[in-house]
Amino acid sequence: HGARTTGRGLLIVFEGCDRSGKTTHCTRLVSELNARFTAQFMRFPDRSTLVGRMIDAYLKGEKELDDHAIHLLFSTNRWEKVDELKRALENGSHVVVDRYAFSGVAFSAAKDGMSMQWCKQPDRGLPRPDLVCFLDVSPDEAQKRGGFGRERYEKLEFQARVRQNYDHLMDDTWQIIQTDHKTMDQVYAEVMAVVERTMQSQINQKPLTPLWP
Ligand code: Z5A
Repeated sequence: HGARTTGRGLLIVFEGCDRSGKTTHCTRLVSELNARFTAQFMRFPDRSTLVGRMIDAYLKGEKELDDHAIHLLFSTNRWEKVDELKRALENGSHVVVDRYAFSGVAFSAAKDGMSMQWCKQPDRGLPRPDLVCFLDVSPDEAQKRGGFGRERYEKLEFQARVRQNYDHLMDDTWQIIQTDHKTMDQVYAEVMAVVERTMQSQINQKPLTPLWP
């Protein structure tokens, strides 16, 4: 009867290839959730930390790093935020995260000599999301959107390998939302529908579990 459900906040992650609209929809979701609950936004890489600044320099091509080393920095960047993330969830705030460990694996494992299995190890034990919204976009469509091609990984062939890797990471917490030929409002309506469904599942009454145990 309209009683507010208590329990921890939901951990909602957005994943997808370049230009799929993650940031746009995360930001809107956080502001709309905040009208009814408490919600906060996190993003990875978080370029504001010391580790994040190294990642930023790498992505901009200002710094070269071994593939394993950069992979571990991306993971460290999540672990340095894990207390803040857990605390928010335990205080009942929903947390909407723009990219997470799945990006870590999908991007690093798209490089020669980097296996999916090796790439998963450092992120094992992070909180497992309640929902992963995967925003899908075709390479053609992505190229038409703003800002494509500035950073290190923003190349068509590489993005195609990333997209394939994502297929291997999907499980029952993932919802794939196709964004080609849809307006941002149409995509957002689909995002909201899966978020509402996750809320109704009462999964936030259950404790968080570890990712890739
Ligand atoms: N990376 C990694 O290797 N390992 C890791 O562990 C992590 C990340 C966490 C930087 O990520 C890079 O780091 C990234 C993965 C790697 N490399 N790549 N590619 P980032 O998250 O900091 O930055 P980003 O990946 O460059 O953001 P993005 O993916 O490019 O953008 P987005 O957030 O998905 O999209 P957007 O900014 O919301 O929208 C892009 C544009 O498209 C914008 O102009 C929108 O107005 C437009 N748009 C969005 N939706 C639509 C629709 N439906 N129609 C028309 N136009 C649209």
